[in-house]
Amino acid sequence: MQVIPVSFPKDFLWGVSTSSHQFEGGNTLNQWHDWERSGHVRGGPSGAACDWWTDAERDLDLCASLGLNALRISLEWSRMEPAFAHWSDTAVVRYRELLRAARSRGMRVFVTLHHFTHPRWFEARGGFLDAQAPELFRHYAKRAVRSLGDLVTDWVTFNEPNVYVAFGYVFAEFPPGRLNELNAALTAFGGIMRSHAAAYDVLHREQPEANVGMALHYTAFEPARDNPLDRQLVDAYDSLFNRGALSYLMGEPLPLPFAMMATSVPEVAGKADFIGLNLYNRLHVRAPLGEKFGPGGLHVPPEVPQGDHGHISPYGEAYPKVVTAAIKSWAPLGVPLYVTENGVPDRDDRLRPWLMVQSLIELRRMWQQGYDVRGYFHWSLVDNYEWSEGWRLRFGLYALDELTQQRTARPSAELYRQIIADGGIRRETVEKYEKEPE
Ligand code: IFM
Repeated sequence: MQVIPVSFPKDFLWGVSTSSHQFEGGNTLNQWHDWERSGHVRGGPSGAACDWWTDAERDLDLCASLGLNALRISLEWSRMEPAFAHWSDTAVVRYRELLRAARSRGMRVFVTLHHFTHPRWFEARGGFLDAQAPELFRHYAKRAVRSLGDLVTDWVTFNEPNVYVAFGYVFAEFPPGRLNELNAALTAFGGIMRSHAAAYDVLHREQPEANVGMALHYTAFEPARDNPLDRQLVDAYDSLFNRGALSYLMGEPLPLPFAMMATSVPEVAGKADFIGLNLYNRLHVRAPLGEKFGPGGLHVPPEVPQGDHGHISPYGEAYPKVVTAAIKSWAPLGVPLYVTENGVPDRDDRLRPWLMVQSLIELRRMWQQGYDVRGYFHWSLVDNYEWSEGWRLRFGLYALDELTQQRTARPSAELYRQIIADGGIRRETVEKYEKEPE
C-alpha cells in the first residue's frame, strides 16, 4: 500500500449527486419541459436523460462499484403531485424502489425536494412568487416524508435557490425567463425561504429524527482590478448570492440596499440541521459593466483553467480553493457542512482528476482545522442534461452516449474509486495532481 498523506475520517460520506429532471427522463409535467419545448435550450431537450425512471439500477451498480456510501437524488414534485392536490401512487412506488435499491447497495441517500423543477400547475400560479407557495410546498414535503420516511431521513429542501432565482429572474436562462428583475428575484427568494421553513417544520413534526438542510451554490468572486468599484461589486455578489440564505438562516437582514427590497422571513432563522455546499467556480468581476463582459460584469479570463465551454458563455474557472472560501463563510451557522456538489464540465477528463484531488485536499485541510465537514458528493456519476446548455457540458465520471445509453468510465472514475477504497489520497496522486493541467 502506498503512503496516504491525505486521509479522511472513517465515517466520511463519499457520494455522487444527481437530480430528477437531469437523470430520470420523460419528465413532461414540469415547467422545464415547457421551457425546453419553447426552444430555450441550446443543446437539445432532456428526452430520456439518463433513463433513471426505467433503469436507475444500472447506475446504482456503478455507484456500488466505486464504493460509494452515499448518494444524493431529488424527487420530481411534478411526478408526486401531477395536478394540484392529486397525488400519484405510481411515483411513490418507483421512488421507494429506487431508495431501496440504493440502500441495499450500502448508500445513505440524501433526498432533495426541489432541484430547479416543479409542476406546471405550480408555475402557472407564479411559482415561489405565489403567497400560497409555502403552504403548497409544505403539503408536498409532508407527502414525501409520509410515503418515504421509513427509507430516508436526510432531506435537502432546496437545491441552489440562489441559482434558481438568479437564472430565472435576472439572467433569463431558466424559466420563467425574466431579465434583470431583481425585485422579483428577491421576492421569489423570500418565498423559497418561507417554503423551506414550512417544510423544515413538517418534516420534523412527521419524523423526529429528520436531518433537514438546504444546498447552496457558492462561487468565489474576484475583483478583476484592484479598484474600489470592482471590490464593491464583489461584496454585493458575495453578500447576496453566496450569503443571502445564510443571512436568513442567521436571522439577520440582507445588506443594504437589498434588505429594502427583500421579504423578511423571521420564521426561517435557525432552521437548518446541516448545509450542503455546491462548489465549482471562480468568476472575475469588473465594474462598471463593460461591453466585453458578461451579465453583471462577470468574466472568465481566457488563461484560467476551464473545462467545456458553454454555447455562448464560459462555464467558469475551475477553482478548488472555493471549497475553503465556502466552508469558512458558512461555518458561523454552526451546523455540519457537506460538499453536496463539486465537479467540472470536462468531456476529455483533462481537469477533473486535478480538480477532484485539489478540492479534497482543501476539504481535508478545513476538517483538520476543526471545521465540521462530513462528506463529499461529486457532480456527477454520468454525463447528464445540463439545463440551458443541454447536453453540451459533460460532468460525468462516466461518459454517457445519450442515444444508446452506453456508459464509458473516464479515468476519474477509477481515481475516485481508489481514493474511497484508501480512505485518502496516495502520495503519488498528490504529486501527480499538484499542478493545474496545461
Ligand atoms: O447540473 C448542475 C446542478 O443541477 C446544480 N449545480 C450545478 C450543476 C452543474 O452546473
